[in-house]
Amino acid sequence: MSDTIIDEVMISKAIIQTYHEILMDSLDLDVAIVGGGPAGLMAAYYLASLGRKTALFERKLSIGGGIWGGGIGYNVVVVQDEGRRLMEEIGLEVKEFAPGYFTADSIQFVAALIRAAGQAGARIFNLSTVEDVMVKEGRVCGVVLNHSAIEVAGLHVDPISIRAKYVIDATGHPMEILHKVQQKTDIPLATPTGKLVGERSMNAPLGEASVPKNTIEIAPGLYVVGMAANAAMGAFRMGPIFGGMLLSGRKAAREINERLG
Ligand code: 48H
Repeated sequence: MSDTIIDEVMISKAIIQTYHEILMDSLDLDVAIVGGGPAGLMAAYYLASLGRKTALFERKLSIGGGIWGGGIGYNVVVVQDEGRRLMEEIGLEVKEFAPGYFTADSIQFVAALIRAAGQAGARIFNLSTVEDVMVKEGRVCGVVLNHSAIEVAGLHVDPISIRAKYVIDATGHPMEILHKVQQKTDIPLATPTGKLVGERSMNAPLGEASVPKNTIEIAPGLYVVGMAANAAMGAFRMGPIFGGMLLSGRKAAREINERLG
């Protein structure tokens, strides 16, 4: 035991000051990612690795989105060969189940993604709900953030704003950010109809193949990744196979990095 006398207020100061320093330094970003599932976390890992100032905002207490429960709560995920390579890149143990099918522990998968993104320099904020976007001259240029506890309690408390050169909607099936843009702006979306089309039923091969293809700058300044990308375009769901989500996050990160110059 050290000789330091534990002081309760010093513990409070350590938390408040450290958090505020990180938050203050995150008010002007290269990229704001909304949603901490596989696609958002992979985008955060790649963007931070490429030296981009990146923050990820997740509504829930736990980061990881739909990874935790694998399929029907059995905590195993499946990937194909390309996904396996990305998993191994972040230090995850992957096992071959059958030719072309690989499995990993879903809990370790979440841990590996969070660690990779954090160590690369991405800031990860949990309990942070993005309730709106900031739009100027037809371009999405930031996110509007509230504390999730305020949202859950339904309190009338105003949010704060964070500027970002690019925003990524990684909110999964509900595509929350795209809905805000559709409801509140005149910006047409780069979908077949100019509007959100909506997700189609299960077709794993087509669904998986289309996730990276549907990962695009869907409105100026706004990328869509992961399940939200398929839902926006009217593409199929694919069930608990996660390679497409990882490839989607990496694709968006690489494209944004190029566009930032
Ligand atoms: C802050 C928010 C907000 C908000 C939502 O659902 P996710 O895991 O998303 P993806 O696209 O990375 O992965 C999809 C995958 O998990 C999945 O569902 C698959 C493969 N389904 C196939 C099938 O057939 O069903 O993560 C999204 C995250 C969640 O953690 C939300 O809490 C969070 O985004 N989120 N965070 N502000 N407004 N909206």
